[in-house]
Amino acid sequence: MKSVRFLSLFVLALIVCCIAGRVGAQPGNKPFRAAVNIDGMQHVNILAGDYFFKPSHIIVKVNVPVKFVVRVERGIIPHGLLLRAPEANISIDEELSGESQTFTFTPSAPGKYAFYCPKKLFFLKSHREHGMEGILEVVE
Ligand SMILES: [Cu+2]
Repeated sequence: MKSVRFLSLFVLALIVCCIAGRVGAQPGNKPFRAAVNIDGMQHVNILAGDYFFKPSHIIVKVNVPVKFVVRVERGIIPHGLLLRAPEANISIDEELSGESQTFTFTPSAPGKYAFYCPKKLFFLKSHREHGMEGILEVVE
């Protein structure tokens, strides 16, 4: 009898953990692999907000042009996008506005490159420290 009770508690705990795990997982954090569009570019739509980029893990092919279309959620906190990887011929450092902004580049070297919001208010934590960052993974 005791073992049955223990087993049912164990199963209940397992179910609770599964549900909690699923709720906690953000769909935007799944790696996004860009497909090559009919125009020959790898299109990536990015949503930025307080304090995130979605998707935050982007996978693109090397030596194929990339088109980032970045949109910012409505809000009062200003954001930016910084992606500096001279070794891969990528350089973005722009303020983000409410309208969609397009950035195009052709990554020339495989690797993992961080992108983030460089904003920081006085002594407060930077937006990057709040989690507003991501990885651009360039693959062969
Ligand atoms: Cu920001």
